[in-house]
Amino acid sequence: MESLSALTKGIDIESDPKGFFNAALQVYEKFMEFFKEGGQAEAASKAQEDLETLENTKLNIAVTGDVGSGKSSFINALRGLGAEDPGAAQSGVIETTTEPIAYLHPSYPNVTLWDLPGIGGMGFRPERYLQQVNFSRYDFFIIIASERFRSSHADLAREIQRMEKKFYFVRCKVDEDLANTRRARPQTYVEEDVLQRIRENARKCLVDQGVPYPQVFLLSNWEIHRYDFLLLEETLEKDLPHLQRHVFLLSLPNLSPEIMEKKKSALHGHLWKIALVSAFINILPLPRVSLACDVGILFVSMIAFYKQFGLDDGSLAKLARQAGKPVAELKAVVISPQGETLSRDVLMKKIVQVGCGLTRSVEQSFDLVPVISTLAKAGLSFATSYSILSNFLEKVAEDAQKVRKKALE
Ligand SMILES: Nc1nc2c(ncn2[C@@H]2O[C@H](COP(=O)(O)OP(=O)(O)OP(=O)(O)O)[C@@H](O)[C@H]2O)c(=O)[nH]1
Ligand SMILES: [Mg+2]
Repeated sequence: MESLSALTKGIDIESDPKGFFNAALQVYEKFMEFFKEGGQAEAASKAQEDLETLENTKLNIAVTGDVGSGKSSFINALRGLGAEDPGAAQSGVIETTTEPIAYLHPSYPNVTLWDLPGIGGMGFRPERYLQQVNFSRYDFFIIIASERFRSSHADLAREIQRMEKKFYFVRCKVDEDLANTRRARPQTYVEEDVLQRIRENARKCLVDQGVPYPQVFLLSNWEIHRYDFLLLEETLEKDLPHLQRHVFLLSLPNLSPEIMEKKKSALHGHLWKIALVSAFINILPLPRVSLACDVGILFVSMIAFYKQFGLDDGSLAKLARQAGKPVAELKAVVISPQGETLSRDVLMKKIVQVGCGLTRSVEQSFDLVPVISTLAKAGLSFATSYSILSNFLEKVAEDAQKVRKKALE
């Protein structure tokens, strides 16, 4: 069923209605083929279970490291917040974090970033520190340094490993290193060479202090999308179990076109489950084929796409503030239905339009007048929901790319 996304990707009902209905028809055919031996009710209930599990999947990320290294700023960057935004983790030049503080993700309360107290100092004991911060509740640790890697980083890493948890080294504030080097050696300055030297030096320090094969990522919290962020994201994606990977990816702000593309693909992979649940929830009591989708489920999913791509009013207002632009300027590039134009009534009309169109296509293609079997009704509902969701997701993802571009202008 995952392969369905290849059929509908990029086909728009407004600009290419013929292509859209052809794709929807193929979705219908795949559905009928897939369930010709039955089993659709079981598949729908399994899909519902999967969606619920996903909704309840939690991710707890511990951010630790030196005092003042940029832990709180990193947490804010991952939550898409600036230091002055409401709900941002406190950051600044004086020591601010003295006990673990949980920061729930603004759109994904299941993703919690934990701001841990700074490490190091005289008599730092990693074992006691990890007990104090309650290490078992975290899925992985990010150890942040902003200058040199020291023995306390290595001690902590080894202790985390002993506790059978994962850690990643992040070297923050590379913007400062680059600016300093440029100022000191303007004639010979080459950005990539400087970055490579910092990376190698950090790895060597850690290896010398007994951490084999350390992975080091260079970042700046002021430009979180640059330097090694994508590499860090890919590494986490590879290491995390499937569901947590999905949740982590969707929780990321729209940091780069690549991340947005990944979000879209991840969501596409789940559309068939939503469409299946939607098609089956009301299939029997509703008399009209084209109305047999559950509007509520589709509506809730569409609103969620909006949030996941940062197009809801709150996210747009925040982005406008950070970009120093009026929110209307960002909203002007959004073409997918938003606010009042995305209502249940509008969605219902869309379902009727697509459902009726599809029913006609099926009747013409298969000479079934009228389509009567329960399986065929479910297939029509499924193809209708799937095509609407897929079309909407494409538009939302496209809009999010445009909004990001506009904000960066
Ligand atoms: N240039 C630059 N400055 C940064 C970066 N990240 C954080 N800072 C600054 O570094 C200082 C400390 O940042 P915080 O995020 O408060 O660091 P912290 O590790 O949470 O500090 P404590 O909670 O006190 O241990 C602040 O003045 C930040 O503005 C960065 O990537 N680049
Ligand atoms: Mg802090």
